Amino acid sequence: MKESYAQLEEIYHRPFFDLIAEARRVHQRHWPGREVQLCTLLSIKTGACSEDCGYCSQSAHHHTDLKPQPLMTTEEILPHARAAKENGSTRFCMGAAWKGVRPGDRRFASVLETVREVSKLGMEVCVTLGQLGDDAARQLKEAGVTAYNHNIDTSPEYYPEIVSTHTFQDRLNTIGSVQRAGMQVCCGGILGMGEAVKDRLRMLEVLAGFDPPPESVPINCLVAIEGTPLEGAQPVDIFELVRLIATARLVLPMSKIRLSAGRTSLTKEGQALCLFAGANSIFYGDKLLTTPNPGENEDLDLLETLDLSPLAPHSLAGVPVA
Ligand code: SAM
Ligand code: DTB
Ligand code: SF4
Repeated sequence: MKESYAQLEEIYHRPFFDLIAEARRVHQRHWPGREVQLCTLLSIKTGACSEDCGYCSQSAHHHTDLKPQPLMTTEEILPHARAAKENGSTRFCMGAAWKGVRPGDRRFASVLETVREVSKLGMEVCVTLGQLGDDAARQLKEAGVTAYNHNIDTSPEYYPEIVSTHTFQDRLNTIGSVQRAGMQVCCGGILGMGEAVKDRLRMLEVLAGFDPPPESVPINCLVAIEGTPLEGAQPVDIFELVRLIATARLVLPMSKIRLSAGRTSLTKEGQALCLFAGANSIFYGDKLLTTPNPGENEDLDLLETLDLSPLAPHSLAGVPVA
């Protein structure tokens, strides 16, 4: 759906209960079950990134405690993927702290090999490797990638405040290559970087304008990392997060909305509101890429308490009803 900015503002500022009730109604129409997709992340190349994204623990421009790690081999990665599957994840997402990839690079060849092996396990395979062109995107698709994660992170206007080593347009160009290669697009952003509500809504406006709309939309709350320019950022207000998720559900009814980074700072009740208002996926496992995530038992308990269940592999419940 292509909403104008004015429509997004109108939706976001509705009386809170009207907003979440409407988001719930739309959610149930397109996602009639009670399933939540569990996705497991693995950082396959950590730190020493040339980019200066102000939120990121992995940028070489910041002075964080993170220890850089070279690209993991396929043999090192596979046990993590198998464990993710055994624990109930239906999507395995591998992240590399790279500016981007070049088709001829031997490290990229190694990632392609890893993708071929992981895709045999029968989970959705997602990768996030930075910037891509058409050739690299096509190779990833051929190797078996389901979805490529590349977030726009905030509004076009605020983006230069957060990153100076690449542009918002660079992000859109990569997303164009992903779409042309026929991979699904996983694209969302971060709340809590000092942006205004207007920036969050502009971000949703851009996402809702994608054709086709993104298959999944991760909504991250900033995990403020010591040594980054955003180390002192204030936590996101839970009701602002719920409003944004509800608005996202209304303008992106067929996208999976992933309640992503920052859940260790949310209460169970806060997360329940997010799931009520339209979130239908979480990252599962006690580590995101470099930062902590709630424990698996804690998450399964929460789902059970809310009478929700993990999405089963290849379930039709993972596909939205038109
Ligand atoms: N290098 C690739 C890229 O920039 O797309 C992939 C990895 S990057 C870590 C993936 C996404 O994680 C970012 O776009 C951002 O949305 C999210 N992220 C990274 N650090 C974060 C943090 N400290 N808090 C919340 N989200 C974060
Ligand atoms: C996304 O939007 N969030 C995930 C996934 N895509 C790759 C990553 C969150 C990272 C949080 C910070 C960290 O653990 O380093
Ligand atoms: Fe590098 Fe990605 Fe972190 Fe930016 S978000 S510093 S590109 S790993």
